[in-house]
Amino acid sequence: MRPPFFPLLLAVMAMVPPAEVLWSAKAAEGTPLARGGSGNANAKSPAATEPGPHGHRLITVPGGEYTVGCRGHPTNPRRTVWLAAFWIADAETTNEQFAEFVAATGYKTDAERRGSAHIFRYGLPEWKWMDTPGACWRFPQGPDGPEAVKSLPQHPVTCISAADAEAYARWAGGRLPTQAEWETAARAGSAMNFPWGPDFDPKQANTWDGVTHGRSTKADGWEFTAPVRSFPPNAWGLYDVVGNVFEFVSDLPPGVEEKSDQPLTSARGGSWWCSARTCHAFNLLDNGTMAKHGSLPNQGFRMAFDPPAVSGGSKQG
Ligand SMILES: [Ca+2]
Repeated sequence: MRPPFFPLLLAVMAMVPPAEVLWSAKAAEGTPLARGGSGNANAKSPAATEPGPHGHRLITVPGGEYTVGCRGHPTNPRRTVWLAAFWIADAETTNEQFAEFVAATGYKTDAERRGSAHIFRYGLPEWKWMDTPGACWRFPQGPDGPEAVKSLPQHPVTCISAADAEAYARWAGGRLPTQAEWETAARAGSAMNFPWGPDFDPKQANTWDGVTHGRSTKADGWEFTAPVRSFPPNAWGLYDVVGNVFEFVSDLPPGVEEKSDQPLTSARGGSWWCSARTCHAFNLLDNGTMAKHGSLPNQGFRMAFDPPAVSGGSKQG
């Protein structure tokens, strides 16, 4: 039985210090947006990938009306949204890209300022992380693990908080996508639960191989994060919208209110850590909520950019 969504979050919040990591997600209990269909009326053809700032490859999403969510979903109800045109990165932001930001600014992440991040260890109960001194974006598996910049340069940056992701985005001249923007780009015109169809396919995304967190079989090739673009893209050319790392978005799910004593953030798409029993959010519908300054090894982000108001502007940075 999955834990209840917001009641659990509130109960946990009352017991933990502000810097503690919280995570709550709930799968859809209602009718999927569509099952077994062949796309929907949202289908549009965005422009080809273009070079953007700091190595980001950008996909143009045309402005217009889009349908997101599904009937009966507690935090992602089916609704029509209007979006202005925007650019979205084809891949999650990498350790190499984040290192460029840190080298240019001297930025210290939330985990570095605290001196620890919550990371995965075998043997932990489901849904549990271990607060580990020395863990941060540079050492996302802990200080005894690989150094991200040297060993994992093309893997998504992790153990960064949503606040850290926003700091990077401001420096890079962009922002995090909204819930609706993320889902529209991730759907790429599909009305189904996954970019490839109505049912989960473990060969299409980096998730946890198994129902629980017993030893990973690496059936999809990866125990933890995978280099970005390791799995097939969606119809618009976005990679890893499902699996690899949860991607922070800029707004909370519908119906989830900000807490003055505990800033919250939300993320989409599921991650390498997501097993069938843990989080279960590796799809196009579910949206989890966690502490805005929390740092986990399965949390990353994808950049969005606003087109210049006057055509002819350069995206090179
Ligand atoms: Ca995997």
